[in-house]
This record gives sequence, C-alpha cells and structure tokens, in this order.
Amino acid sequence: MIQLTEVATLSVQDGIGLITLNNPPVNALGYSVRKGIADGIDQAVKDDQIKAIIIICEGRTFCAGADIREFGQPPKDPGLGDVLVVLDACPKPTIAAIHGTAFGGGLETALSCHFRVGVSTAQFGLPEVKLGLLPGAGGTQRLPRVVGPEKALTMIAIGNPIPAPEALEVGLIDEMIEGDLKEGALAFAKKVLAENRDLKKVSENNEKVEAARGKTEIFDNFRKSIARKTRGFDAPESCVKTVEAAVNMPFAEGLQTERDLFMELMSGSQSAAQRYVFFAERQVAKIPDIPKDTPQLDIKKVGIIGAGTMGGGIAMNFMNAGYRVTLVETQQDFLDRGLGVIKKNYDITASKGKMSADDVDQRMSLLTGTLSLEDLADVDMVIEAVYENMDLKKEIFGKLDGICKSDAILATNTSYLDVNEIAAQTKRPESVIGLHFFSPANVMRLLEIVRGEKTSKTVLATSLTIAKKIKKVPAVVGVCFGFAGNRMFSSRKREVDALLLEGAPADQIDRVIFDFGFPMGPFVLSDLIGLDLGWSEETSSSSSVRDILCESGRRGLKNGSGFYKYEAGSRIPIPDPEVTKMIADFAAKQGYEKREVSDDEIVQRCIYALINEGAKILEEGIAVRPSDLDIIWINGYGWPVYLGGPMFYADLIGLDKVLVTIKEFEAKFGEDWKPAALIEKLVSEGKGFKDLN
Ligand code: 3H9
Repeated sequence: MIQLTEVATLSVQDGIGLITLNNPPVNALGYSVRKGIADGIDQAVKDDQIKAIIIICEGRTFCAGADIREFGQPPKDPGLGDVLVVLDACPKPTIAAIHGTAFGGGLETALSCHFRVGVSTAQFGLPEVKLGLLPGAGGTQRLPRVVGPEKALTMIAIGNPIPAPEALEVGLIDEMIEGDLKEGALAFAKKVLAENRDLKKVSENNEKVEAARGKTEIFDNFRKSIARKTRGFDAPESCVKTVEAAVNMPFAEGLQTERDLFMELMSGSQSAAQRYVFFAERQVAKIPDIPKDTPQLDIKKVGIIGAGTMGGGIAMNFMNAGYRVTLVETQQDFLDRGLGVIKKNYDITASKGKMSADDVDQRMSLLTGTLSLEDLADVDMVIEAVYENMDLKKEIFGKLDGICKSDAILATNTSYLDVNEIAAQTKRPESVIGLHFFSPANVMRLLEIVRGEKTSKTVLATSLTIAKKIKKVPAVVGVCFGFAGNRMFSSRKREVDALLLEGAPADQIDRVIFDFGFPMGPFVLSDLIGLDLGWSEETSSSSSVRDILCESGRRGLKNGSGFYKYEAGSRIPIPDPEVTKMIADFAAKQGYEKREVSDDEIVQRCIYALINEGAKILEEGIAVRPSDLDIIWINGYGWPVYLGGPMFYADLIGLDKVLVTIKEFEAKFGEDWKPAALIEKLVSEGKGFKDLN
C-alpha cells in the first residue's frame, strides 16, 4: 500500500487499484484529498499491474464536496477542476464506489470517472446552490450529459439530492451494490475488464444535451417553476445558465462559462452569507457548558397539553419522528377537532403523494387523545401548549408536578412568559424548560430552547437531541420577555407601527419589507393571521390602529377587509383609501404630523431596530452568539438566507455605519434607539459581530 498523502492511499487487489480517501468527518475535498486523487491516478496509470482504478472512501460517507472552510482562502494547487481533468483523461477504467453522500465536488469527482456504483442508502446531489454557488468542477457540464438537462436542472438549481434507486433509474450510477461496497466495486471492476466495456468519457457523451438543443421551452418552463421560491437569490439563475451552456456549447466552452459564473458567485456577498449560515446552523447546537458527553434522558413518549393549532403541529413533529404522543384537551369537542385537524393535515400530504395511506395510519396509531392530565403519568416529556396566560400555565405546571414521573421533562411552549416563574410552581425547576415552537409548528424549522435559571444540563442536552430528532433547528436562549426572537420582533413592530403613524402607507412598508427579502410585509401578515387574534371587543379602547380597525369590523383577509381590502375569494391585498384615512385621523389625534418616509428609512428603522435589540440580547447573555440570532431570524421569521441574518447584515453594512444611523434615530426618536453598549464597544475596537461567533 502506498501512502499518497496523509488522507489518501493506493493499494492493489486482484489487479485493481484502490484509491482510498479518509478525511473525517465527511471526506471533504481539501488539499490533501485532491492531491491524493491526482497522485493516485498518476501512479495507478504508471503501474502495469493495475488494470482498473476504484475511488472509495472510509468513514461515514463518500466525499461530501469541496472543503467549504477553504473558500475565501488563497487557492492551493491542484484545484479540484485540475484534478478532475486528470481523472477524466485516465486511460484505464475508473470507478467511483459510493456510500453515504456524494455531494458537490464529491459527485463531480464521481462524474469524472467512467463508472459509478453505490450502495442502496447512498445519496447523490449537487447542493452548491444552497451555498449561493454552482457546481464549479464540471458538474454543470457533466451531469446533464448523464441524466439529461431536465433532471440536471432540478438537481443543480434546486440542489436536493436523489437516493440510490433513483440514481440507478436516471443512469447516474451503473450498478447498485448489495452488501459490502468494496467487494461489490471490485466485482464490478472485474466485470468491466472482462467485458472490455467501452470507456466513453462523460465529457464526450453528448447525446442527451444535443437532443435538448434549441428547446428553449425547457429552460423557460423551469425558470417559471422556480421563480417564486428563488426570489432574490443570485445562484439559481446562474445554475440554469450553466445547464443552458451544457446544452448549447461544446464541453470546453461550457466549462469556461461554469468557471466564470462560479467565480462571480464565489466573490459575491450572497454566497458569503449562505456559507456563513451553513456553519452557523451547525454551531447553534453547540453550547459551551454542555459537552457532548452530558448525560441524557431517554425520551420515548411525549405528552402535549392543548390540541389547538400549536399543540397539534407540535404533536405532528413527534409523530413524524416515531414518538408516541398523548394529546390532552379540556373538552371532548376541542379534542375531536384537534385530532381531526392532524388527520386532515396528513391526508392532504398523502393526497399530494408525499406519503402513503399506510404512513398516515402508522402515524395516527402513535397518537392518543385524552381529557385527563392524569394520563401523562407515564410520559417522558410534556409540552404545554395552551394560550398565553401565566395563571393557567402555573396551575398546569403545579398539577404536572404531582402527576408526572420524577425525571420527566416539563416543557412550556410559551412565546413570551417567564419560564422561571412557571418552573417555580414545581418542586423540580431543574426539569422545566421552554420549548418555543413557531407557527405552523409542523412546518417552521426553528425551535427556541429557553434555558431557565435552574434548568439542568441533562434536560437541556436532551432537548437539543430531541430537536435534532424532530428535524428542528434549535437555538438556546435565556429567559426575558419574548426571549430572543420575539423580543427582536417586538422592536421591529414598534418601528413598523410608528412608521405607519408618521405617514408611511401600509402598502409602502409592506413593499419595502417584501423587497428586502421577507416572504411578506407586516400588514399583509396581520391581515392573514386575523386582526382580532388576541383582541376583544369588551376591552378594546380605540387606543391603537388595530383597535380602530377591529372596532369598525375589519378582521383581515377572513372577512375581506383589514389593512387592505380583498375581493371575494382573492388573497390579493388592495390598498383601501378608507383605511388610509382612518389611520391618518388616528395619527393626527395622537399628535403625529404626516410626512413622506423614504424606502431607505423604512429599511433602516425596521432592520436596525432588530440589530440594536439583538446586541442588547447578547450583552445580557440571553443568546450564546450573534450567529444564533441569525439562525433564529432565518428559520423563525423568514429573514432571507442570502443576507445571512440581522447580525451578519450589520457587519455587511459596516457596524460603524449602523451605529451612526442608530445615533441619528436616537436624537430624532428618543430612548428606544439608545445604542446597545455592545455595538459601541465593538465599533470602538474596530470589530464586528463576526468577532463574537
Ligand atoms: C463544492 O463542492 C464546490 C464544488 O462544486 C466546486 C469546487 C471548485 N466542507 O452536517 P453535519 C462539516 S461546495 C467542510 O453536522 P450530517 C460540518 O461543518 C460543497 N466541512 O453532518 C460539520 O462540522 P462540525 C458542496 C464540512 O451527517 C461536520 O462536517 N457540498 C462540509 O448531518 C459534519 O457535518 C455541500 O454543500 C464541507 N463540504 O450531514 C455538502 N460538509 O462537526 C455540505 C460538512 O465541526 N454538507 N462539513 O460541526 C452536508 O450537506 C452535510 O454536512 C452532510 C452530512 C449531508 C454531508
């Protein structure tokens, strides 16, 4: 066996050369791996006893792509593109033997081999678009030649992987290996040699791309199909252009187009933001005082209190992950309705072909409804999801203390209330934690984990594990009103409400926030949720815009009038002069003088409010690091990924510039805009939030 580099070896078995890569955790194609492949091919070609070459990986996966940590650093030769030129030109049969994930540069490496084989659990994908990039080592030119331009478009511009059976079906792998991968790959190599199979390079395989030449509708239709989902992102369009190049240009020219567009994306701020988010999402679950070996509880059965929208959504998360769930309500009709909604949601998913009827039955079989809290005696974890009322929550936790097993986790889904106060109702505050799901709970990825003063490390560590099992992105925060996400949200709401009274029309504010990259503006969202959510006729006192709208019968989209009016059956908001007048009259009564507000001011007021509040949250130790706040805003509030989150955005603008504007706002609007001491400190030290991650 020859040690090619510290992570690559070349060995020979039955006349077959095996280049084995071992670069944990995911065999990313860093310098030593790239050099290992290049040197391995070189030596294997020179070695007469080697008749065919297999590239195979140790550990949990084949190569998961280029080493993202190397991006932005000075390049170190050989680049992946150069290595793949060597591989592509190899005169002996080359075979990629794949397990785990062949992603990005990993799949591009495999595509540069003559043949690919994989185990049945392997996944294949070009997810570069999710990092704001495109496959930059020939993937955009080779994949369409193997699977055809249509399939390649979805794999490259959407970036979702395909499983091995599909890879076999579309021709991406030549054989699916049952049993041991190495043995299977060796047997395949021998077959290739025995049959003297044609060694046609993928780069010369033009049939599928030529068949699509001139069919511009392929690209027009694809662009239309992704337009809504990819609004604001640069990379998807560049991905489409490269596949167009594959169809319309010779291989070498297509490769050059790929290179140019790749470099353009790589140097842009969107990819920097998306790469930052990739690592931030992995960092967020790492809590400095919770080491990996912290003891954890075994959670098998979960109780959920409240079968409303929130409780039902939370239940579905657990059922999807195979947990048994007991759902508690106070009245049979509430319970029936809650159970019915869960079933209906699954049926809808099944009707779209995303799960089978058996899956629906299997998940529903995990669910039991009850009217008795006593039925939570045997659960390992309870999540209370009743409405936001401290007295009610305290009463429930007091009861749970008497009912639940001594080591059960007692969690509250409160979105604002004091978790310590709730915990104090029990004799085991160390078992109490906040698990703040976001609505709709079965869809939104964020889970704010609220660590109480006395929450034990075991309970926190277990909650982090559970979050991963139910496919949530957890962010650990401390106790304060609204925790991290809603506290920041409240500061934006304060500005949105003020801007409205100062004279910015609702549709201007909505347009600016939408154009910034959020899925919708605040007033369209209010109309969608219903203006009367949390409002009551008895207590309404005409003291806010919401009061006056609700008092005049405007309830939002559901009754066709809110901040906007809506035509019957339509969700398109139409600005309503009547509402504009109501708001103007209300503002005048409050002493506001109407003025023109610029789009730039709306962005700064709304976004800098988030940044300033985020900094205060960090200062108080409520969040672990700035990137956690970014993860919260991306996964819970629709912040556009390509802007990296509010704290990343502050650094992008320049924290010094942000501070100058915050100070101007303080002079104009007062105390609310007092700059966070942390921002002043960072600016005085010439630093940004990035220095705290
Ligand atoms: C590319 O290939 C560009 C080329 O087209 C052109 C080049 C010229 N690099 O996610 P996990 C780390 S772009 C560096 O927790 P899982 C990750 O940070 C690349 N590090 O595990 C984590 O580190 P830590 C295209 C990487 O089992 C650890 O590995 N490829 C990379 O849940 C474990 O990761 C992609 O975009 C990397 N490429 O999921 C694939 N990948 O332990 C990105 C992972 O310190 N990766 N790490 O926190 C993934 O999708 C998932 O990591 C994977 C494993 C599915 C592979």
